[in-house]
Amino acid sequence: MQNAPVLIEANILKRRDVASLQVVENAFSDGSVAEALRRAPDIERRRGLSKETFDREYRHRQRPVILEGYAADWPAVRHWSFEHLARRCGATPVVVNSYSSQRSVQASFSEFVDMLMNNEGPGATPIYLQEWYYQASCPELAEDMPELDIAQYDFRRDLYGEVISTNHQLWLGQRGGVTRLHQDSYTIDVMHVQLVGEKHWTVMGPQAMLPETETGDADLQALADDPAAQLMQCTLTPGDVLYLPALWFHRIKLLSNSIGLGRKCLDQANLQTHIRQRMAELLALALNPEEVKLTHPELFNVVMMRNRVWAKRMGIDLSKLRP
Ligand SMILES: O=C(O)CCC(=O)C(=O)O
Repeated sequence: MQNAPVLIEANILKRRDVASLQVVENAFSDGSVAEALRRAPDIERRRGLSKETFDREYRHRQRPVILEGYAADWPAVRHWSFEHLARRCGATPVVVNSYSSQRSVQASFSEFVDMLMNNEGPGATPIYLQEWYYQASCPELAEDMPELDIAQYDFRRDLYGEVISTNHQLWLGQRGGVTRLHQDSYTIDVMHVQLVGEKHWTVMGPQAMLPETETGDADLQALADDPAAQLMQCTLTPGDVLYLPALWFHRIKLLSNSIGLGRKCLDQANLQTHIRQRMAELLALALNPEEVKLTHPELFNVVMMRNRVWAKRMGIDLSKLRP
């Protein structure tokens, strides 16, 4: 039997191989996309927005917005610094630079802060503690970051329970640190609270597309010229809350040493897509025949059949998963 051809993602922004990641990252330094981004409009900033107005004008219309100073009175915004957190969580183990296979290291939180404070000099690559699920190892920090009323629409509470819907992440990094352009998985909204320092966000709408030219290069001009890409930008300062609707691409660059709280919200309007994506992932695992044969030797045929029926009921196209 012939193997089915491997499907190559047409949109380079969505590819996850090292070469494509580099092409996309380079596009932010120079060339037509970098130029278009310099001229890109700012995300709207609104002060004193009520929950009702936020829902009506932004969430239900899937428009990004910054709720300026919405978290300004949080203890985390008023009192936190890297040293403050090192005093409270110094012994906690963390994985620094976890987004880079070559640079990731295990350290205590105090060691991380020492590394960050002493990482200087021309060739120094900025240090970043990305996506730290602090609730598992330093849960007392949560009391400094009260729940946001505007984020209570998170449907994951109903689906998966309280623990998941309050499982937020801290992003702590050094000036110059970057989180590459990406979309969050499972059609989940971003609600990011800036606690310390400043960071610059570049965002693109869900339709943003970086195609290949006929010669197989990235067609950066096509992305730069396409109004559907909805290029926008903003700088978050302490107390700001950024709402970014599901599937918007985002890239972050730290303008100073910075601490931010990343929290996610599932809008009930995206429930079906969310469930489909989660199931597709499960199915991709389940339909990896080699692995399923090893892990479920007696149940192999039953598992295959159940997953095929399930996929059909949910409208999941298995041909996109694996040959
Ligand atoms: O702040 C960062 O570096 C990345 C944050 C992010 O991607 C998010 O909150 O979804």
